[in-house]
Amino acid sequence: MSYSSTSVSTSPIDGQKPGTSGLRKAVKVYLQKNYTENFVQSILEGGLGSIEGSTLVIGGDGRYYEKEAALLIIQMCAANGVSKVIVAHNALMSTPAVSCVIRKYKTNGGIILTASHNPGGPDADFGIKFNTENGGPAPENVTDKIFERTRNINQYKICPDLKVDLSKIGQSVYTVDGREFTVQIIDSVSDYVEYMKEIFDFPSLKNYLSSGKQVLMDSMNGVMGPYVKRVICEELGAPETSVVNCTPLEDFGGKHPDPNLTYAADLVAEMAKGQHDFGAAFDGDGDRNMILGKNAFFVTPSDSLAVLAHYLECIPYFKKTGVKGYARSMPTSGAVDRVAKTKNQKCYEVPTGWKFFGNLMDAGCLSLCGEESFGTGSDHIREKDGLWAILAWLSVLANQNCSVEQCVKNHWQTYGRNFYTRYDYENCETGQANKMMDHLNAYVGDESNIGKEYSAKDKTYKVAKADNFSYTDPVDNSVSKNQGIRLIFEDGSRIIFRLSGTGSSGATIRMYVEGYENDPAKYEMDPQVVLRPLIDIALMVSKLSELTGRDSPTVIT
Ligand code: G16
Repeated sequence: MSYSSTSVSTSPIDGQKPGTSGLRKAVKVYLQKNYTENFVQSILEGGLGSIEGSTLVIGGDGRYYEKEAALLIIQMCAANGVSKVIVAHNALMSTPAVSCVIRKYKTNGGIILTASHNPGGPDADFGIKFNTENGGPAPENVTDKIFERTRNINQYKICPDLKVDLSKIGQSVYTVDGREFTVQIIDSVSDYVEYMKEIFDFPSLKNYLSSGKQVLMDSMNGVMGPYVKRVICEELGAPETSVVNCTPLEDFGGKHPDPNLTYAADLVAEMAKGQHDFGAAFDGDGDRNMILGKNAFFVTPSDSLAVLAHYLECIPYFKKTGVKGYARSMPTSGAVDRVAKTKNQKCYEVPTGWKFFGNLMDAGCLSLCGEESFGTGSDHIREKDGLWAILAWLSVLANQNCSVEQCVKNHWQTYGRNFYTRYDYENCETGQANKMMDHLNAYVGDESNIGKEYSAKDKTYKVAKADNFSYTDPVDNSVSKNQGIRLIFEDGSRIIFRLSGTGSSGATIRMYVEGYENDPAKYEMDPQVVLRPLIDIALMVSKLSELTGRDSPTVIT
């Protein structure tokens, strides 16, 4: 079939600067005239070295407006001279699977339609993210180029008559403006599952699960349902009752698809009954994970990373590749640093955002990395990977033949415990949140604060360092400034403040608090009790309540 494209006049729309991971806005914003078209045209022009002859992957988390956006992107790719698009069946593909497919088929990148852990539906959020040919989120120099295009755009190209049926797997070749344009619709799950089977020892995981272990996985009505069913039930033989909320829904069934103790409360309650040995939840697009043990024993993402770092070589992939190093985002606790030190490995500290790990992986500097925001992954792809993390944990448990709780407690016995908590203050008034950050910036800019002592309860902490974190990428020397306020005390305890980069409206303040203990008598204490003095100091120094009017956080992890 032959088609022709047309150019449509448009003008720049304010506020299309990608955040921590893509452009996340309310669906209503995306539905404004030319909003999606402008951003997609800017991705094609700013994200790809050369559009002509390129191949792109398209997939998303199934949220409201995702399918329409996928069809629109196909029409725009056709008009702009892209040679081929590889599209997920029904446009449904998890973020890690898109990364896997970009790498497997050596494409020029991909467009992921997701607002990740943000709620979905007509009154909630949508998002578009561009990943580059290494399979990872576009780095800042690329997102800057995309943003620049959004500020100068005056037309977009589209082939409006090209209608593709996303429900039919297979390949179709069209002629658009005399050029060939191929649309290949692929199974959403197969490539990813095949890869997992190369990375992990599936027969041994199957044995482990068949030895009476009960697992419970919550896909939160996001994209992960089909992956979890295929891997956990079909491949590893767990009963169907082991997986819940497995049908991807446009509004996630009204859930907030963020796997933490607050938003995955149903899973926590079920695990608390003590009938399951292992529990896990995923976010909307499947890159985040939460790990729970029997009786809802919670593994902090920072501890999860450290435990996996300790046992990494029990996973066949790492037996083959060797362990090349570790990394964590700056606010993530230093538990993994202790493992790195013992194992004589390098541990990198990067700003928040998975995109910062990509260069290190491409340069062969790191095998395993993670973030406190429930992200764990390795250099097998260039996105964090929820199901990979679950399979990695099951591999460790099978290898050690112990419970989740025992495994974490053994870890504390070996390394001491990095107590950790994060307070989220969601939907703050932007002006007030900025005022608080200005206040903190002034604080860290004032050298006389170094050496100051703060006391709360029976503890006293002395400020050793105070700054706004700045990162120089060791591979390309690019510099990323203002990545979070840090107060580091003489005993290594830390208080960190930053504004979320993934919200779609208002401001979310994140306050991270970390303190280390190596007295075994304290290992089992409640982090909220152990960290109380530091939390009080953080609230006092930041003037959070005074400047924002907020007395308590909306989420505590
Ligand atoms: C995204 C990034 C993560 C990052 C997180 C931080 O997560 O992919 O690498 O840690 O944002 O979020 P915030 O800026 O809100 O603290 P996701 O799962 O939303 O893609």
